[in-house]
Amino acid sequence: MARLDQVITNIVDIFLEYADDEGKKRQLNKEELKRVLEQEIQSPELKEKINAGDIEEAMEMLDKNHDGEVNFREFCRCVCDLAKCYYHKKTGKGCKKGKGKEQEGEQED
Ligand SMILES: [Ca+2]
Ligand SMILES: [Ca+2]
Repeated sequence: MARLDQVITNIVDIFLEYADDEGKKRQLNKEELKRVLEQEIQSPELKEKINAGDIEEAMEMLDKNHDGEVNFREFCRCVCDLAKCYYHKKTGKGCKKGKGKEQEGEQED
């Protein structure tokens, strides 16, 4: 498989694997969200962006329609935000944390 093929199928497969685990199918509840963040994100800079240790905050950040669960659309947004975060790190612009309330315009090295 080409790299983007892998990325796309991975996003879908990972979401379904965790979302269908318990509770509602195709929705991540807090426990499922915690698991997916803990197990599928290892890079420290991405971990610091979405903190599985404070699952209330992570859920609040991701649950855009406020139904208490993370659906596929919300999950995609999360992955996309993390990609942007990594992009900004890589291009030297720093990473806006959480809702961007702090370290706006922070420059690294
Ligand atoms: Ca579920
Ligand atoms: Ca939701």
